[in-house]
Amino acid sequence: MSRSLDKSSPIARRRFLQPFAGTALAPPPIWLMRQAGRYLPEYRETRAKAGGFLDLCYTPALAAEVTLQPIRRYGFDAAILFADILLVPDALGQSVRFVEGEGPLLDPIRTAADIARLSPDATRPKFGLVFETVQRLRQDLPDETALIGFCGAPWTVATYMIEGRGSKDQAAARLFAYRDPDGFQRLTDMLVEVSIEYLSGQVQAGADALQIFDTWAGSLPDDQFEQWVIDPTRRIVEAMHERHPGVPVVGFPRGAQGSALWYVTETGVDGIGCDTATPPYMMAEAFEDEKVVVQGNLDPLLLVAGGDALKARVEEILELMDGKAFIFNLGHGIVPETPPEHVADLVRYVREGSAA
Ligand code: 1CP
Repeated sequence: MSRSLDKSSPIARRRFLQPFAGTALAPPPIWLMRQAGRYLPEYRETRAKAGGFLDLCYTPALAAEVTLQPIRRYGFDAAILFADILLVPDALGQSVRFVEGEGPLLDPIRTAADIARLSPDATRPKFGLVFETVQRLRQDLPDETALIGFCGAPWTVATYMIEGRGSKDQAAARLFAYRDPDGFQRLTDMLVEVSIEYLSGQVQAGADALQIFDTWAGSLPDDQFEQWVIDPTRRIVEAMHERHPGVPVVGFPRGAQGSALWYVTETGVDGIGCDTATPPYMMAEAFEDEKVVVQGNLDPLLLVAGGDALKARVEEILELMDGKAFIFNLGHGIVPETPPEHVADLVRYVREGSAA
């Protein structure tokens, strides 16, 4: 992880980046997954103006606006590009709809012919709109705020492409991979190639760091985990390190549990996003030999509840991670029911430290 940084690097000005150079900060940098979103009234207002959710993602001025909203309110150390992991299948030509109250809906992939119809060469116009958002953001963000670009990991994106919607157990994708491993490999390879171009474009447009969201990494047994989570992620991370040395890549293999260390050593990620179920003592100890930045892992529902329990848990995490290369975050995304003032409390608790 520690690599020499050239003098023009933004690292000195952006605290979020410093743990990746091996510097443990007190207080740690903080940002929150889904920090832009429905819990903020100003987001709901901009989203209504945009029309649909995809219109919001593909309108650079509006996507940049909702990215900036939580930065204005809370002064997080990093902004995350406002987009969605399902823009990749959408840009590939698998039509994606977001239905109010239902989440995403896609025409499910059932056969090899459905995979063959996807078109990696056609992604550029839609990706170009996302890159334009990144460019605007790098101009409009405060200089000290890092900008995180992202994509979904091939496995997680494939689960939505095959199921056609969110699911509890990702059964359709898991069965597809068992019944037609060659077809699933072709889909995975396509997602690896397209994700590399997508992330690379985000870095060229101004992203300082990248995160790969593997929300459903926890649904696979070890052999499948190696093939569909580790291998594709390693290929993306290697390509990013080769093309963009010094740009850290954080992996978020949600639910990976005992396989998280394996994931870190095999994929070469610079940071590991820990989910809500990871015990803080593991965050503090399990990855120590890997020199990887640890990010996480407050329960998003504790942020809904707030109060003394929130403060006590924040103090516990800060204490256990004291002296480590650590970035404070949630263990999964903010939920819409979160009172915005609890987020302000959280930021204050983290910034004031356990002495608060
Ligand atoms: O109604 C609305 O306004 C849409 C809600 C919403 C938002 C705010 C969706 C639909 N996507 C997003 C933005 C988003 N999604 C961001 C950028 C904003 C930020 O973090 O501040 C990011 C990084 C994502 C990533 C994402 N989308 C993931 C991975 C992380 C995670 O939460 O596990 C996944 C799985 C998705 C798919 C998706 N998009 C939207 C929903 C409701 C879902 C989940 C579908 C499901 O399985 O139920």
